[in-house]
Amino acid sequence: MALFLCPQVCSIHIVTARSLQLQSPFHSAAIAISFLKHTHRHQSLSLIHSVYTIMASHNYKVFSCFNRKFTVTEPGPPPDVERAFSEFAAGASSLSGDHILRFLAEHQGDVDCTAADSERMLQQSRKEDRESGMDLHDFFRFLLHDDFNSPIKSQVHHDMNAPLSHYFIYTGHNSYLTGNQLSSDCSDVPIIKALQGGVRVIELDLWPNSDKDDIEVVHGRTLTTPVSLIQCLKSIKEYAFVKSHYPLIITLEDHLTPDLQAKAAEMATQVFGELLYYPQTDSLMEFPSPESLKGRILISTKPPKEFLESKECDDKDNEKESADEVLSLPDQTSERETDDKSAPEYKRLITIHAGKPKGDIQDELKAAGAVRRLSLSEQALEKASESYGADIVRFTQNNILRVYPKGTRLNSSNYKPHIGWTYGAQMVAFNMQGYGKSLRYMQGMFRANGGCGYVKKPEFLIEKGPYNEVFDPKRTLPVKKTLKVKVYMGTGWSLDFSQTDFDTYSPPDFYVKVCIVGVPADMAKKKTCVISNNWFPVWDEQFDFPLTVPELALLRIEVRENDKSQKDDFGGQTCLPVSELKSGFRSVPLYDEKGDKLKSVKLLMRFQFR
Ligand SMILES: [Ca+2]
Ligand SMILES: [Ca+2]
Ligand SMILES: [Ca+2]
Repeated sequence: MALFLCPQVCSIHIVTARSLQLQSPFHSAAIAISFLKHTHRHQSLSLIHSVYTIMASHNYKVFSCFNRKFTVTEPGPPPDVERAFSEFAAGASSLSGDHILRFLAEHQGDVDCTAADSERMLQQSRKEDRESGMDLHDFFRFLLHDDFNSPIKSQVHHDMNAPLSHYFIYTGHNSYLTGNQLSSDCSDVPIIKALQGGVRVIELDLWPNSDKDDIEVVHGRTLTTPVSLIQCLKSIKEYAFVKSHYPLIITLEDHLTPDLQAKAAEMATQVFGELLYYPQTDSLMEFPSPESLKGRILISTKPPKEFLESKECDDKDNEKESADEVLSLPDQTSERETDDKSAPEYKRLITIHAGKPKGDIQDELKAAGAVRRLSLSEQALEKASESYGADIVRFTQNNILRVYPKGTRLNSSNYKPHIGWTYGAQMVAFNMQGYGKSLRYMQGMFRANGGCGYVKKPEFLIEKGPYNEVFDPKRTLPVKKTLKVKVYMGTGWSLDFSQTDFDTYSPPDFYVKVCIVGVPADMAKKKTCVISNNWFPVWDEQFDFPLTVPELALLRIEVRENDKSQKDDFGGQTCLPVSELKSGFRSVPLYDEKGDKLKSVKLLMRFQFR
């Protein structure tokens, strides 16, 4: 039996893998704890401890406290589901494989389903002892199954043969930081977590160690504690392709001397070996495709010489990424010798040449020739887009634009990613260790295309009109489609939460927020009514969202629990790319605040496009 104390919420769970059985002495203890949880925290912690110690000594078998013990009534199928059942069963009392196939094609829009698919779904959804088809309750259970009936496509289905510049790429900022930008630890753990989540661009800041003979990954001129470069490279190699086979890009912010650059090049070559891709030519006229780079690791940074040249300009730039202006420490790199001793081994490994704008940003955007990457802070992009929006979109058709959080986001917060995506920016770099709505939009966008970390940009961001005109995110366009979203009901909280997690003395009061995030004209916020005191809320409400740019729209869904005297409790969330939504009845799994999937909580919804 394990005992966990969680100080933030002052809640306690006792877990054993063995039994769900509740015995009456435990039940009394549970009630005692539930009472203590809501009395004064400091006194109650020690009391709760004692109660659990007594319980542990009696060896009660319990699982996640008492959450199976509530009196609950699960609702039956909503009227729309009953109607669809009658329609497709055509008078019969159950659905056959053929009926299901017709339902999938005509109601759900799953035109690619085969008879074998519908037969398999039938076998797995009906009760074991039933010979015949799927009855209404099997059908309802089948619709709630998010493996069979997920809201978005789960496979890679975009064309992966276009140049890298034609994709939005899942991009991390300062990927090695565990917490804030000033004093948190640097580690390979957040890098591993990001790779497991499908992130395809990892950023490392490279600095000399105090003896100037080795390389550390650290947020320069801050109090963050470093991690060695070699450890980061080894972990990247191990986890690079666990979630996606498409190329992994490492962006380096390099503050090294030429001899340490040579050392970094040697480390990368040794650790990655054959996985490391670099072009044979000095400068690419077009980036290769994700398909051609499957399983390869690419490096993107400023070529050494340009780094030195741009140093002076950088120091005037008050939006640079290092937090040096905050701590005002001396700039070590400016003491470096400036004659060109740049390490050729290092320069050779750079596939995506990077730079920050050196002078006039418009000249930088218009410069023709070899393809490259430009980095702008969120504020610099917003400012540039006021005057040079069309130039930015044209730039991102062939080149790569990276947007990074402004320097004042010391708590590792993020910004609204659409400011980058609507201008075609491929790398909208985010602090993946953070929280917040913006990060959920980012996670939502990259659920698209099978979660592989590359999402093909919509055609209008790639093509030019007959007069060289390009997409203008500031212009309001006519409505292209209307998305109809119906929220039927929710289930699973009674399994994933304890009885008192939402309200102490009564069942929860859930409602659902349904929002569109996208271009300004498409932004919308709706919510259902509150269903009071019910673990299985039924809302049965529909919302219409007229969309001018559905290709860039995200559907944000959040369940909250209504409270009169305090902030409403959080009950699960998800964010889904509208372009990937499947029509018909769908089971929508929800995630916790950090983006980890809740085990059982899901909504039954319907999506339609008109
Ligand atoms: Ca509550
Ligand atoms: Ca309540
Ligand atoms: Ca409440």
